[in-house]
Amino acid sequence: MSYYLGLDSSTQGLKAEVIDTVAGKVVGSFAVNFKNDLPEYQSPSGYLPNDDELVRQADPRMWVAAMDMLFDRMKKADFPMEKIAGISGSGQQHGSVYLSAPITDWDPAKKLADQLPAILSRPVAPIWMDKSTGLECAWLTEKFGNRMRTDSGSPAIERFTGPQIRKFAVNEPEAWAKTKTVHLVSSFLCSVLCGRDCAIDYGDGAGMNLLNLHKLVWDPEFVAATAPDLMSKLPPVKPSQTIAGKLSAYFTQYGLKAGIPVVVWSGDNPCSLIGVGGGSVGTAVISLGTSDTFFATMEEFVTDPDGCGHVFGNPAGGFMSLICFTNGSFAREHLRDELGVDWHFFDVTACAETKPGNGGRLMLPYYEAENTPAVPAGVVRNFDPATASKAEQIRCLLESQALTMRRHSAWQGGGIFKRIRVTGGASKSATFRQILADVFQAKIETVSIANSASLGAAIRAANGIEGTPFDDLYAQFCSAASVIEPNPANRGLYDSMLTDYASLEYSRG
Ligand code: XUL
Repeated sequence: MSYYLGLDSSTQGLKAEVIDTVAGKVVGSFAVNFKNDLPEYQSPSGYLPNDDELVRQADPRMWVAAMDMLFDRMKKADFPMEKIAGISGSGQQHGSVYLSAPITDWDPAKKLADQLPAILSRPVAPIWMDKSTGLECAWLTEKFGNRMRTDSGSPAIERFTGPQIRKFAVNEPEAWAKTKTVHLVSSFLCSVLCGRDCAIDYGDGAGMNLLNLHKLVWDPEFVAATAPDLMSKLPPVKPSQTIAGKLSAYFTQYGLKAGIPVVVWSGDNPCSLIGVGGGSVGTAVISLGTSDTFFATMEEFVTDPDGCGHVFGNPAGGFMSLICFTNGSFAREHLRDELGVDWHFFDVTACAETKPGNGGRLMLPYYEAENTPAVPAGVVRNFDPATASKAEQIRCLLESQALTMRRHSAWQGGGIFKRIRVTGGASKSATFRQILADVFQAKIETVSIANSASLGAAIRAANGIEGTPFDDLYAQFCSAASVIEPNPANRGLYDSMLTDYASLEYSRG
């Protein structure tokens, strides 16, 4: 028995990765896409249409319909379902599901999506893209000040679950009164698999503004202030290795064995940390997407005094950070279009034509409002772009993006990251990787993993059930595809540019 299934319920769809821990390889990858495969839920981007631009809500029936569809596809593809010895999963973080009754075993004669409405106290689930809880965040901040950040790991944030729960409880008190359980996407889908309500793990629980990360329990004051009777409606919170329950007999119709263990699900960022092999101290991960995210295993629990970074439980034990830089590929694409160059020029030629340090040119690349630091849109440069070549402007952006990541991750302890794993589209650029290596003075490694959250969930299942240490699983599934060493000659140069970068930020106010 060596197959472990990792599921990832993301904004766009549901993915599965199956690993074989004896052979040390991925033996199956499957996916359901909400836009193409479940058009009846009218959520091509993963959420329902809404007149209010700030509101982003999904139909939880879509998430369970995807589960039936995915298992059906696996079965129809003749995947040896009976070999799967355990399951875990990853969910988009912060989203919440509201139930009026306990989850009990499912009727195999009906689809999950047809059985779910009977136990929903709210037909929609707010997701992480929702920005409509400004009032609730202001209220929680007024009440708790810095304690919200220093004890829960993050200041009150619009997409976090606590403010979302408060908005629902205040605006729909009758439906709130009928609510018996509030689940995260992760704990909800874990419960669906087990046919009974399951716990929330420390990784995803930390994204709620409700968990006290010093004590690893729901914080009674945060909970009481968020909504009436909330404590009685929260599932228990447990370490990420916990076995949540056993697979419901409902899923035997797909060839799965009833009763196989299910490890508590976690959030997608905690699962990705594991899936790229970043769960040990000294390793950070930079995901270069539309937004760039920086996440890392933390040595100890500290929080970002600027309130931009978050702290979540690390599924491998201890804590992890997550920092989101809104102007990632968004800024790179913007500048590329502005200069009228192609990606080859951007990724290769520009850096070959210029030198590290680039004459001290720096920019704050805020083509859109930035999260880290939290400022409105507005690009600022310490030079006149008319005096710089296209190549110099490009190197300036890439060096500035690397410097802002170093500057705004330093609250975890400067210089602690000796190895950084990079993923996402822009990680293909060897020149950007060299800049990151030199700015951080760390090894930059790429990994050949596409679905890091579902792979991370499968690895978590193997660790939780077999007890195989994470390091052994990383060696099997997450080895580096390429390594770039830092150039020590550039250390001093970038240390001094970091100071200049900070001054430019201060000058902007
Ligand atoms: C993290 C966050 C997103 C979602 C995406 O705080 O909001 O990364 O987890 O699924």
